[in-house]
Amino acid sequence: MTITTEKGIRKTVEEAIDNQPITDIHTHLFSPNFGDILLWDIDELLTYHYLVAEVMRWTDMDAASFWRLNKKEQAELIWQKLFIERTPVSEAARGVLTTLQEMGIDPKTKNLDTYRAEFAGRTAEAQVQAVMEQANVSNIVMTNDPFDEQERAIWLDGMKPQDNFHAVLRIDPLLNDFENTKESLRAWGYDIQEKWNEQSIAEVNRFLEDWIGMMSPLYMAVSLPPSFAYPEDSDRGRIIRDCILPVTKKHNIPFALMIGVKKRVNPDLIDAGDFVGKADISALENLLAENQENKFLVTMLSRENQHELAVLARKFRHLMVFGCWWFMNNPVIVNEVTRMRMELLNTSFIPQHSDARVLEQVVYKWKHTKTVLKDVLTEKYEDVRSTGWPVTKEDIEKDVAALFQENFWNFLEKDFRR
Ligand code: FIX
Ligand code: ZN
Repeated sequence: MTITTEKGIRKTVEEAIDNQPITDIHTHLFSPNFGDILLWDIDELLTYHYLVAEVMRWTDMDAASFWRLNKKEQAELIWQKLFIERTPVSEAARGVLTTLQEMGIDPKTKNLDTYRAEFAGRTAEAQVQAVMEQANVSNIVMTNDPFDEQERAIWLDGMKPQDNFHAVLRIDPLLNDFENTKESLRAWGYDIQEKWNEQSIAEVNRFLEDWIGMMSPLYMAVSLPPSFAYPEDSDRGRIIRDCILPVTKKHNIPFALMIGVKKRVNPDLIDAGDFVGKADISALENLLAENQENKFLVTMLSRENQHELAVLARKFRHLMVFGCWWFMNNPVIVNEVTRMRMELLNTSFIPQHSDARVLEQVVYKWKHTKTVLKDVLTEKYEDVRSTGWPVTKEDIEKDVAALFQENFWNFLEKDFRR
């Protein structure tokens, strides 16, 4: 059915976006059967590291004193400073209110205990189902770290995620701290030599194969500093060349690079202490040019890297650009970057992931993103319609399906959706 007015375009775009199930391709959530490492409820929402960074600007309490508070006390301080004493206009603060609103909890009381009462008595399994239904997220992709003792034990016990949760093998310690990580690998029975030789390569690959066998990961992922270079005569350069690229190619899984995070510039803030820097994208250009049979999922943290990343994707179809990551996930930037990506890549990219660390963040992060995407897509389809080109409801629905999940599963060339 061809749409004949701009009003018709907006209505069709809004319905297509609201009705489209989403695969959330990068989160820090866990299948509820993994236990307490899945974070959820109002106190976890309020103590999200984004809000920790923001509250530290309104208190003279030092970080060590803050971390000595218990979770509820931390949440109460954040509530008082960012919600009661001033208006919660920041994206992360507004997100808490959107979450309450979408969950049918009236924010007007401004009373934290009334919100806590709403979450009390719920189970993780029921909350997962409620949140996924509310956000229309049908599949959640996790971040799974074999170097995290708590999570490692869960996998070694033979635990597998429930159907609509999918694993990702995260390898930051292997690539960014091999000097220390090789000691762990040796302790786990991998005979890593002091020299980087055939034996060391084989043992790192055996480690990767063991975890691929346990996790069946959709992709292998790492976050990288702005200084990331490739090729590079370093542990990271050699492990990427000799291990990550051949193993991901063998298993036909993408190598996901999240580039531009400067870790712990303020270590006292822990997860809230990470910063951003513009990266030299030639590292990615070299990886893509030299490895045209590999697949690369890439997101970059600096706004200044976004244009060149989108142009690079025009050169190499084995690069799939995804998300507005972390400090990029603010409406003003999501709007600008999504427009630019559509103008350069048509719909051949993945516009967003939630990066949720707390379950209920899926609700607000997708609600906020959808609001922006409705504006952007309405404008883009109206631009096309105004040329006289017939735009139909089916066209828009097909494109929205691509953006919200088909591009991801087609890029994987496998479909584990349930
Ligand atoms: O490396 C990552 O996966 C980052 O997303 C996280 O480390 C970061 O703390 C985060 O959650 C940002 O949204
Ligand atoms: Zn993340």
